[in-house]
Amino acid sequence: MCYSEDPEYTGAAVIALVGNPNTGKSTIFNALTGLSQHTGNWPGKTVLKAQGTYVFHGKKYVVVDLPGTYSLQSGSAEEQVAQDFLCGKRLQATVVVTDATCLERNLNLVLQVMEVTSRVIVCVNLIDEAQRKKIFIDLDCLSAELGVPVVATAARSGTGLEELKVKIEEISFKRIITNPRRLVYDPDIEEAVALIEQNLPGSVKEHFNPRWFALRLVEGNQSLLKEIEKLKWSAPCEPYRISYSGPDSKNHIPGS
Ligand SMILES: Nc1nc2c(ncn2[C@@H]2O[C@H](COP(=O)(O)OP(=O)(O)OP(=O)(O)O)[C@@H](O)[C@H]2O)c(=O)[nH]1
Ligand SMILES: [Mg+2]
Repeated sequence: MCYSEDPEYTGAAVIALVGNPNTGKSTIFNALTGLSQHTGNWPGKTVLKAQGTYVFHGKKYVVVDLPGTYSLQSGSAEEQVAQDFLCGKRLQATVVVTDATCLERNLNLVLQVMEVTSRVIVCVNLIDEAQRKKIFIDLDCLSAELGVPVVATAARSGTGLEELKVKIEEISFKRIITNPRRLVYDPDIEEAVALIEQNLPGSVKEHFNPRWFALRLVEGNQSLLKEIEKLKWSAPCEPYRISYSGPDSKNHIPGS
């Protein structure tokens, strides 16, 4: 069934959980939704996306637990699932779940997700393990550097999950506006990206983050070229029904 036709999504805010393998995404998913997605201490347990719901302050949220992925540049099946979902759907918020005991390793994916959408929350999970190892993380500094909210959690014991729900609510209903740090590439790449961005058809800009789309075209992403062809033939008023439909262009914060 097409995402936009699923009755469960009607009127609900759609939230994705993405992150490196074994960072606690499914543990957070289970705590939020009350479901029991399989968790375990080995990488790559979640191979397909799982979906559940919760209600917070009277609003319904659909949460999608994505397989662990190191990047959004699709290589493995897990990366493809994560990339398709994040880049092709109108999500109200994306929570990047990171491992507090090896944070720097996780920041690559954080930066990649922030290229796709500005509606990002960084969840620094396993904070109990970090404390045990005497690792201190300056959450305010991290949030200021990244330009998005940062929440520390110990999902197994439920610590920080209320705050996470509050941040999800704030991002979903635009009570806080993020300003994600943007990666600046070499001048020749930036020039090419700007040129492509200017010349992207309106239909593409409507369904994708134009900068993200242009960057992928510079990389030579063939599947996105095909999406342009498909978009050319879709009637303007028809709901978009292809595998990629892109983050809501209205969600993109100019200059972010
Ligand atoms: N100590 C501690 N353990 C945690 C925490 N969160 C998750 N875990 C444990 O970490 C392991 C991995 O958790 P999962 O939720 O399965 O991780 P995942 O990110 O869904 O893993 P993949 O689906 O492989 O990407 C499990 O043994 C969890 O119980 C936490 O905050 N603290
Ligand atoms: Mg999982």
